[in-house]
Parts: sequence; C-alpha cells; structure tokens
Amino acid sequence: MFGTAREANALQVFTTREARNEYLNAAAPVPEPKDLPRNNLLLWEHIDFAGASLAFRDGTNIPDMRFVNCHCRCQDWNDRVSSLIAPTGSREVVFFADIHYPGDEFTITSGQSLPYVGDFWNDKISSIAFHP
Ligand SMILES: [Ca+2]
Repeated sequence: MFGTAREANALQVFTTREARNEYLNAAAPVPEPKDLPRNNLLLWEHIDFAGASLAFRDGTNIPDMRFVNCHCRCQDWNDRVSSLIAPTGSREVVFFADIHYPGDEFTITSGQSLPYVGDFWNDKISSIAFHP
C-alpha cells in the first residue's frame, strides 16, 4: 500500500509502517477524556477510554475484580479492563493478573494514562493495589 499513485497527493508519505505509526501517534494522540475526577483511578472496558467505565478513589485497593460495587450494584470487572488512567496523587498503582494480588503484575505512576494496556494485559486485570 506504500508508494502507490494515490499517495502523490498525500501530505505525508511514509516508507515504512513504523514511520507512519510514529507520525500518527505524534500528530493525533488519543485524547484523554475531559472533565473526569483525576484524583481517581479510572478504568474502561475498551481501548481509547471507551465503553463502560469505573472510578475509584485514590488508595482504594480492589482485591477481587469479580465483585466491584458500583452505584449500589455489584459488577463483574474481572478480565475486562482495556484502558486506564492513574490518579494524580503520589501513589503508584499495581495491577495483578489474578484475584487477591498474585500472578503477573505491572505498576504505573501517578497521573499516567494508558489508552491501551497492551496485548498481554488486555482483559486480564483481576485485582488492583495502591502502593502506600
Ligand atoms: Ca485475570
């Protein structure tokens, strides 16, 4: 698809897929959702902060994502999260692949946002803990 006649009118021509992706990521970063409480941990079920979402107060450990209280209803968020934003506090947030904090884990720093948690972690988070 690269180097075709159609690209004669293109504003930008790329010789490799990597170069194109790098340009697109720099030119049009995924906008973060606005007007959200940034002192909360925010989770979404789809990439790019789309679909159903959850907000947790900074410091709220979640030992079992199968049972999340939301608007007085228990929801199953196990193996469901695809994008997230860490609260802008001083804590690190640790995500675990299994309930009650065992298994694989990854840590993000305060205020960090992930439009996509990546292929390995997509639909995999089962518990969440805040570093003191
Ligand atoms: Ca899991």
